[in-house]
Amino acid sequence: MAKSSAKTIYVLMGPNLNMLGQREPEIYGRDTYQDLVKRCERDGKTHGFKVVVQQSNHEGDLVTWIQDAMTRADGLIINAAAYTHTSVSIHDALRLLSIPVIEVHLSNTLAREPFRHHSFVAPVARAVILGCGAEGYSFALQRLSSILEN
Ligand code: CA2
Repeated sequence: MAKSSAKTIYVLMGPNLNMLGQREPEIYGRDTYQDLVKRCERDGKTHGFKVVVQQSNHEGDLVTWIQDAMTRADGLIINAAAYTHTSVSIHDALRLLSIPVIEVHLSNTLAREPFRHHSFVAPVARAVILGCGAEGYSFALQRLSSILEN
C-alpha cells in the first residue's frame, strides 16, 4: 500500500516579527518568535501537517517563498506584518496561488491606527484572523485542517 505523505503548510512572517516578546508585549503578547515557531510545529503535528515556518525582513524573500508555495505547499498562513498595508507585490504573488491562504495578525489591526486598517493580503485570503495573539496561528492551522480534509 502506498504511504500517504503529510500535507505541507507554509507559515510566512514579515518584518520585525523576529523581535517578538522583546518589546510592546501589551500589543503583541509575551511569546517570542521561537515560541511561535514551536507552537506552529506542535499544532501542525497534531493535524498531521509538515509545517515550514519562515521569517524575513525583506519583501522579496516573502514573494519568493509565496512562489515556492505554489508547487511545494498545500496551504499557506501569512502574517506579512507591515507589508500587509503596503505590498502590491505580495498581493500579486498570493493571487497566483490556488491553495488556501489564511492571513493572521497578532493584534486587531482594525482597532489600531488607520494606516493599519487596509490589507493587501485580505482580498486574496480565504480567511483572516485578527487580535487572537499567538493563538491565531493555532486557529489558522485548525481551519486549514478542516479545509484540506474536505
Ligand atoms: O499584529 C500583527 O501581527 C502585525 O502584523 C504586526 C506588525 C504590524 O506592522 C502590523 O500592522 C500588525 C508589526 C510586527 C512588529 O513586531 C514587533 C515585535 C516586537 C517589538 C516591536 C514590534
